[in-house]
Amino acid sequence: AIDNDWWRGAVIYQIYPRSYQDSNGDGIGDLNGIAMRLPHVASLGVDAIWISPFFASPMKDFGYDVSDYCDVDPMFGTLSDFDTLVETAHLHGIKVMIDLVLSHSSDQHPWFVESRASRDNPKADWYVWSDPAPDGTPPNNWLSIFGGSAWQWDARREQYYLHNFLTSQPDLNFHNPDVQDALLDVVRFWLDRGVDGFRLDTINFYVHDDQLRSNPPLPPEERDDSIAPKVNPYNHQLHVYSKNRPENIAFLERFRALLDEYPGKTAVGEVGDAQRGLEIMGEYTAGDDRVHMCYSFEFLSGAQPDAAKVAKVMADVDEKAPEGWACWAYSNHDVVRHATRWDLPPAAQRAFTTLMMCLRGSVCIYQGEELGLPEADVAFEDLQDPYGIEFWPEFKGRDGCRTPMVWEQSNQNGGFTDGMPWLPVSHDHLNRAVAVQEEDPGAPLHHYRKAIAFRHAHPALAKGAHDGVKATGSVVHFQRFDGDETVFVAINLSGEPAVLDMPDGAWLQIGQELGSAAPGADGKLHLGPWQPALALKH
Ligand code: ISL
Ligand code: CA
Repeated sequence: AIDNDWWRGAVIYQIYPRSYQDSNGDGIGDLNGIAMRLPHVASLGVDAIWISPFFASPMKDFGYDVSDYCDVDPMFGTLSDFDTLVETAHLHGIKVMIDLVLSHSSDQHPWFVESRASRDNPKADWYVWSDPAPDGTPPNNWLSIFGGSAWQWDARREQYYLHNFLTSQPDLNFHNPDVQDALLDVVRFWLDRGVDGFRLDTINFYVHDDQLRSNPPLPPEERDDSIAPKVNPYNHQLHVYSKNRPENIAFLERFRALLDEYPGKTAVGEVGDAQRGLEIMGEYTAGDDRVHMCYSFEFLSGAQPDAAKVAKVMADVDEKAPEGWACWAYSNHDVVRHATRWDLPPAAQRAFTTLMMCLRGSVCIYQGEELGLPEADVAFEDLQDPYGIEFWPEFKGRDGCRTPMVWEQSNQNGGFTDGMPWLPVSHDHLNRAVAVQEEDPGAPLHHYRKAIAFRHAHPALAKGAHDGVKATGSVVHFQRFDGDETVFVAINLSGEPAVLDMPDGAWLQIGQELGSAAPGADGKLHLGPWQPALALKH
């Protein structure tokens, strides 16, 4: 029987295909490389993989600029390699989620090539075109995430087109029903090929305000300058017109109706919005006719979360997305790896991993996270990411989290490739390679396996409700419930010891393999630095 609910509480392993495993010596990871490494993925015990884009692309944004949604880029392999990968993953009990970038295409996509050719061709209205303001400047104040105006002048049409990211990523016009139909055909194409779900890139950017009203400024007291590069004024606007439009919901409902024709499929929508992310999650995951989950940025930016921050995020989700289901991540292909971003000693890394596997919501872990990899140092001359090249040195871009996965220490390319890797393998990573950690029972790899297995052993943790989420000093604690099972979770998110009362009732200590503390003779929990306490009600 198909488990339609498998996504609820799932552990999803994100693979950045360029950097996972190269199978043919060209220095770039590929689909056959992923297939070779599935035993490693399976050994983690994850439920699914999410593969970052592998579609035909000029690679200006390394695949997030798609020129053919229904084909594999030759760099990554072929459609038949993809089919083999899905089949092999399924044999390992791993679901496959793919990353659809529907908000914008590449400027090399035939749709855009046609659209820009004239103002009256059949695809003239497939992208967002506008006449200039009377003084020739862009039609409004919308900004690109990657810097500057979101509008690019096109000399042939003598009009501007909208791009929320690179100029080579023109924004598709979701107000045009033909565009929606064409994108839903893409979704159907991959469902028919047997994928289990989708990570939907930038879903809150799909629809723009059709009156092209300028965004208002964000009130200064709401600004958080730690979030984006200071050189980017993007986060000083309130994005109520360029993105986050209520019209997005109608498209999500069409998408979901299609998805529901195929049992057991899921979708996690990426909602990048520093100011209103959780409210938008609430809208997009309400009911059961939009997306199943929203991918949250709460732990992807900003300072190391303390107990109070974790408790607040959980309370905010309950309040702002009461019907919703979050998908948490600490690291991904866009942000500084959390081991470095939060400057975590090994015990702290373990505490955050344990916490993640106890949170209500699904979780994504990013390749190399299971090895505790720090951010790699990438020299300016090796930089590949256009975002980093634009803002260096204030913002060094995203290459430091995209360097190749390390499999073996003995090989200078970490076993990633026999050729010249597209980004240098970090030498600091080699002594953390998979083969090294396999031999070391104290290594992060084993902690990830144990924490994932612990989550899977307790349905309350994976699928249950939560209650009483609180911070007491440095300890975040809560209970999780599913059917007859109640699990108590307390985690000391600090390098200092802490004391906490056990909740009322009879509890059985569990999670010893994760270092879980038992109550002392005084009935209280005496937690060491970064120590959890995990208990089952009986
Ligand atoms: O909007 C944001 C913050 O307010 C950003 O975090 C935004 O959500 C994020 O940059 C979107 O990233 C995704 O789409 C990009 C691509 O470059 C990234 O790799 C991808 O993860 C454009 O497709
Ligand atoms: Ca290759």
